[in-house]
Amino acid sequence: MCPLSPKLDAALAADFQIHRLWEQADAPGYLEQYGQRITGVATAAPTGVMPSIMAALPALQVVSCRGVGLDKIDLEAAQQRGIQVAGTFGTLSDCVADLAFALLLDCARQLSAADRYVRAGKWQQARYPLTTRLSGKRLGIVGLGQIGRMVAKRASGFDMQVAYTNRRRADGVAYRFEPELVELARWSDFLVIAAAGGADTHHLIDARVLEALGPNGYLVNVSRGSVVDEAALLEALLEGRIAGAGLDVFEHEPNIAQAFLSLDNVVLAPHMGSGTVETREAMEDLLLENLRAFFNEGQVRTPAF
Ligand code: 8YV
Repeated sequence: MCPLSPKLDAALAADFQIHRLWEQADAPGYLEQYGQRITGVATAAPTGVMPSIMAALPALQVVSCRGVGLDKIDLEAAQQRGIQVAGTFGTLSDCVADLAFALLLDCARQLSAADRYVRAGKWQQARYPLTTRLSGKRLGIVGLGQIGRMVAKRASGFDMQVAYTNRRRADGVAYRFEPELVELARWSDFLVIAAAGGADTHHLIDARVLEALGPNGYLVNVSRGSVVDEAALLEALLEGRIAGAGLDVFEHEPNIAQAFLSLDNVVLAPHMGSGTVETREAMEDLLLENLRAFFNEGQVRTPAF
């Protein structure tokens, strides 16, 4: 469905007859010709499977996705049609949590901005302004799934107080559960979004939540751009109604609102949470294993439902 690594592409080509849809200038025409015979799809989370493509594949039996955020795959339609869907669950939480912490530290200690400062030769003129302490502060986590839990685990090494909000209280953790997102934001010095994307969480972080986070609060997003009302975030950043933000995901990525570029209190990353050599290899191994398991045994290893 989209380019994967050359290694995975070669492995898929060795086991299956593959159609590289992204290479087709006329994808609908191509699917009209070949769609009938396609039984499996390999894709990546940001691409998913467009509903029109899923509809053009009447023989589809399995979708194997590189990633855990399956908001670009219509899981309900898949379930109704008996199509198995697999994500690479369990492969990337630590790396995404690492990036969340990199963004938290960068927001607080302004490493990216300080780097720009040194490179611009400004150090010789004046000392860099003081930054904000991260250790010992209050960390609010929106969504305590696997990634949220990894973020919380890392926070203990920074002596941070942790509270979270979630659809329901999470089992097996001692962190404080706050059912009201606005209250969590009010309490937090740093608010990290680790919730799944999709319709249920669309614009969950709105002007009200940002107002509650307040002028000393920082927002970090490593989940999906759709979870944040970006216009409200930009307004809050421009007007100093929150202190700053660290963003790995955007509403219309890879195109990002130009206004972000001029803000020194925002750290921008190009959706790279799972983007390490080790993790991508583990993700792609599992994508392949899911396809093989389905076609050999009738069941993917790590199903979405
Ligand atoms: C990757 C992701 O960006 O797992 C997800 O939900 O968004 C990411 O891991 C993606 O799979 C890269 O292709």
